[in-house]
Parts: sequence; structure tokens; C-alpha cells
Amino acid sequence: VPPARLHLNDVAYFARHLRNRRQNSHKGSYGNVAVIGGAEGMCGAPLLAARMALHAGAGRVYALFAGTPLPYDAGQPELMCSAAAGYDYASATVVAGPGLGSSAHARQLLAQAIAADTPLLLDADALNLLAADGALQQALCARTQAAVLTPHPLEAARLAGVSIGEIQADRIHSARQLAARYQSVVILKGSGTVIATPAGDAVINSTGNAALATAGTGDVLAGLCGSLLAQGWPQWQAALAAVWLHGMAADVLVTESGNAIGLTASELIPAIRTAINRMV
Ligand code: NPW
Ligand code: AMP
Ligand code: MG
Repeated sequence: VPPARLHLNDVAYFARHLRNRRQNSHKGSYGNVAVIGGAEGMCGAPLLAARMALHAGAGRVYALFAGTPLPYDAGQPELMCSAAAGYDYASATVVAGPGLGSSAHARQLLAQAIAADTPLLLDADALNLLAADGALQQALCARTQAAVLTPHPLEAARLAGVSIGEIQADRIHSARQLAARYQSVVILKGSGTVIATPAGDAVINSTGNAALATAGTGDVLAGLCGSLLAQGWPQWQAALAAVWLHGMAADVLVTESGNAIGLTASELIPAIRTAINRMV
């Protein structure tokens, strides 16, 4: 089946899930996001994801660290920072992986998150751990609700057990294969991001540009998609919307500021918030 391309006209497909804040609502109405990551030396990755989740509308956001926890995020004190050990994953949408590392402790945290069977997004090191561990793969496929996986081409190659070249040679086929194998919605990132389901649906995103080729933009995408999941979006629509909005915000930033060189992942966060609010 040839894949569709996600154009501006198709945005109505997911826009109906974007709702104004209801008058009689409170932070509990908009979901909890728990980002699990932050091994030693990679605390920035979970903070980028968590800050994005907050700016996309989630009610409460936790940044949980596999390594020494930061006491708080000085740039975003709304976030609740703590060690990941002991967190009750059952009450949140989990975004696992940004800067998580590959320690035995990281693997244990990931196993708990997968077993919790709440809305789940796996990115970065969570994907690397998954690729190397049959027990985690079995647990993922046994879940009642599909997870969302957000590999870049190298992470996809590890998940598929092939080379980057083989992934890139047919990105639509690669995304579909991974979605079926891991019983998850797959976002295969890179220029022309492909979103695929286990049933074989596939869409190529039409937004985004090479200004996104910089550290941390993937962590921002993970936080964005996790935030939409926490607000009750179905996996497929959350994945489509997150990828489209992420690319659209980068396109607007480059057009308006002219800074195609040197865009930072942090700058994307308020731009994505604006893109979301323009659509409501
Ligand atoms: P190359 O160079 O072409 O051979 P890794 P990572 C490839 C955290 N971070 N098309 C490319 O391979 C993450 O969350 C922390 C083709 C590239 O070198 C992870 O936990 C930050 N190839 C951890 O670091 C900010 C592509 O993949 C290689 C491709 C490691 O994640 C940064 C990189 O993959 C980072 O987010 C494409 N479109 N995209 C922080 N501030 O704390 C990627 N590749 O070795 O898995 O490393 O992605 O940096
Ligand atoms: P990561 O490699 O995990 O940091 O993710 C990078 C993010 O930037 C993904 O959402 C990619 O799709 C996006 N990205 C990177 N390079 C490009 C590019 N040349 N064109 C469009 N999007 C890109
Ligand atoms: Mg990444």
C-alpha cells in the first residue's frame, strides 16, 4: 500500500483532538507525564522532553533521573525532579529513554515502565536497551495498549538488527516492519519522518527542515508526543500531530528568524506551544 503524505489539509485528521481548556477543569484534567532518563552527563535530555510536555499542555510533569537527580530545573521550576527509583509509573504517561543510558538500573526502570501498561513512549536509550533484550521485547508485545517508538535511523537499525543503510533504503517498509515486530506505533525520524502502525498504515510527514539536525530535538519530540498521549489522544493521532507540529514549528522559526543555522532544541519548545494554540 503506498503511504499517504501528511499535508496541511490533512491536519483536520488530528486537529479535532486539540481542545480548548474547559472552564471547569484543573491540572488533573490534563494528565501526568513522567520522563525517565538522565543518566550521569545526560540530564539535559529529560529536561528538554519534560519542558516540552509542560508547554504542550500536560497538567503535571515529572523529570526522573536514572543517575544522580537534579534537585530541580532552574530554568523550569514547575517540573518535579527526583530519582526514578520508587516512582509509581501506574499514574502517568511514561516517556522513557532521553539520556537514560544503558546501565542495569536503566534496564530495570525500563522493565517497570513497560510492565505498568499505561500510555508509553520509548525513545533513545530505551530503544537501544529494547533492541538488545528479548525479555523486554516480549513484555512490550504483551501490553494491552500499543506503545509509541521514536527511533532515529541508527536506533531503528539496532531495533531491526540491520545496518542504517538498509533502514534508509526503504524507510516506509522499515517503519512498517518495526511497527509490526514491536506491536507499536513507530515514528521513524529523519528528513521525511515516517509514522507507521502495526496494521500497516504509513504516513510521511511534510513539515520540518535541516535546522532540526541538532542535539536535543528528538528529546523535544518525545516530550511533545508524550504530552498528547497524557491528554488522552490515541497513539496514532498523537504521533501524527507531534511530528507535524514539531516540523511546522521549525519551519516557522526558520522563516521568521532566518536562523536556519544554529537553531536550538530549547527554542523549539515555545514555538511548538504557539503552533498548538494556532490550531485550537
Ligand atoms: P552517523 O554519525 O551518521 O554514523 P546515537 P544519540 C545516526 C541523549 N542526548 N540519518 C548518526 O550516525 C539521547 O537522548 C542527550 C542518518 C548519529 O551519529 C540518548 O539518550 C542530550 N543517521 C543519547 O544522548 C542531547 C542518523 O545516529 C547517530 C540520523 C545518545 O543519543 C543529545 C547518533 O545515535 C541527545 O539527545 C539520520 N536522520 N539521525 C542532552 N543534552 O543531554 C541519527 N543518525 O549514537 O544513538 O546517539 O542520538 O546522540
Ligand atoms: P534525534 O536524532 O533523536 O535528536 O531526533 C532528531 C529530530 O530532528 C527528529 O525529529 C528528526 O526527524 C529531526 N530532523 C533531524 N534532521 C532533520 C532533517 N534534515 N530534516 C527534517 N527533520 C530532521
Ligand atoms: Mg534522540
